[in-house]
Amino acid sequence: MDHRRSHNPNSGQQNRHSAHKRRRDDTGRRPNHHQSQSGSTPWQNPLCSRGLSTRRELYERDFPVYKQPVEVGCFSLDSERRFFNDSRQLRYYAEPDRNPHFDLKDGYKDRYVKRDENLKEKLDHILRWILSHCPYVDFVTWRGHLTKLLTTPYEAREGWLLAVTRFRGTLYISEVETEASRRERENRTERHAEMMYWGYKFEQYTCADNVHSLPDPGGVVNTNEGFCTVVQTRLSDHRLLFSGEVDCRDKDPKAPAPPACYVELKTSLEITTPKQFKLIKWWAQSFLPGVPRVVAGFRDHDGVVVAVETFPVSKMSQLIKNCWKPTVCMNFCCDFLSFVKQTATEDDPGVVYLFSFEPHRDVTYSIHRDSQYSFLPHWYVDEITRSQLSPHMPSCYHAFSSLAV
Ligand code: 0WD
Ligand code: CA
Repeated sequence: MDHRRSHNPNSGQQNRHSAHKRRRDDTGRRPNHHQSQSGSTPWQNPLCSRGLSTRRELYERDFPVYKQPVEVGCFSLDSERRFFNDSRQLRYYAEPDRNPHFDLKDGYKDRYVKRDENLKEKLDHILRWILSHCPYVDFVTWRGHLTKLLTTPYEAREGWLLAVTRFRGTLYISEVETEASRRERENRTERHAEMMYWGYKFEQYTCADNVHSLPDPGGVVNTNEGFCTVVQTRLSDHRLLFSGEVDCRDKDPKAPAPPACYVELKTSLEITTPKQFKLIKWWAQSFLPGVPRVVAGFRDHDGVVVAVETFPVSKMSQLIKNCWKPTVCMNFCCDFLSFVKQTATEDDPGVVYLFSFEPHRDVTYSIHRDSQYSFLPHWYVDEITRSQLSPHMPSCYHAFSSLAV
């Protein structure tokens, strides 16, 4: 697996550009001036023009230390989006023919239950998991949010907004939908909506509910259902805990332990290799939790899968040579997390530091107190606060207290 470590863990420090201290980059591109305030306490001069550069050249240095991700738990979401602290929704990969002719359109009209996209769950499922496991880490987030960070230096189309709250020393990162993305979602064409279904339908053709059963293409596709792995790892000096949805696992009982037995499923129109940016996304999404292979279903314009191919994640960066570099992705993410640590200093569940990126711009931020951006739910804040105060609940007390060295 390609979880490379720097030969000398300190070697990156010497040639490390402090990308976020640069006020203006060499091409003269202006950082966004996007430091606004909301809430009751006005901030005086909040580091006015400081941003984090997204220029690729700044991140071309040694690969940072990225520890082998360890699965520390998992959870499942059922057909009604109810949380279960177990793997009941984990499915098993059933290898299809190389040229299967799966019809991905089948069932769109009559056997499709779609998750309510207007319901923003934020970090709620992960927080629920944390309450029963009490890890101590620097950052808590979804894997998908980290994927967006990894691909940022190569992103030319879509911006992002990430809300960050520091609470009891841990930094929580939760995405906020951008205006552009909300507009796109609300104005989706019928064709686009159907094509989103195709990815889930491919999963149904290739996943079985049990080790000994077969996929059931006649069943209902319900996108409320999901199995999520929770992994812990370290990127340079940032201890991370994140969760990501896993499509299925190798059904061989002798397969390696999670996450090495997990399989990511994708569909793509381009035959043999997907387009460059799609490939970066595939790589980033699976590299982060240590998922070693992606199975791609190549489809035609009519939603029929004409070929299936397996891509080892460790070989993906060589598929389209010299176009993108994993080290740029990882160093950018690492510097972003340092930028967040330095910026989000006030430890308060009601305070949100909102980090903002638009293509070809620096990352900037604004600060919001008790605003619509606050995302840590009361049940979580109350429970953590209570468990740290009560001598009768020692587990979270120890986990969230002085271990933050
Ligand atoms: O409410 C929201 N806006 C978000 C919800 C934002 C980010 C995540 N989530 C939740 C969803 O509840 C989902 O259960 O995260 C879970 C997935 O998290 P992730 O693994 O961190 O996300 P990502 O890597 O972006 O997506 C993995 C898979 C996707 O597979 P593909 O092959 O398309 O990358 O999770 C699914 C999707 O199958 N997925 C979702 N399913 C339901 N609702 C969502 C979503 N909003 N986002 C991704
Ligand atoms: Ca998938």
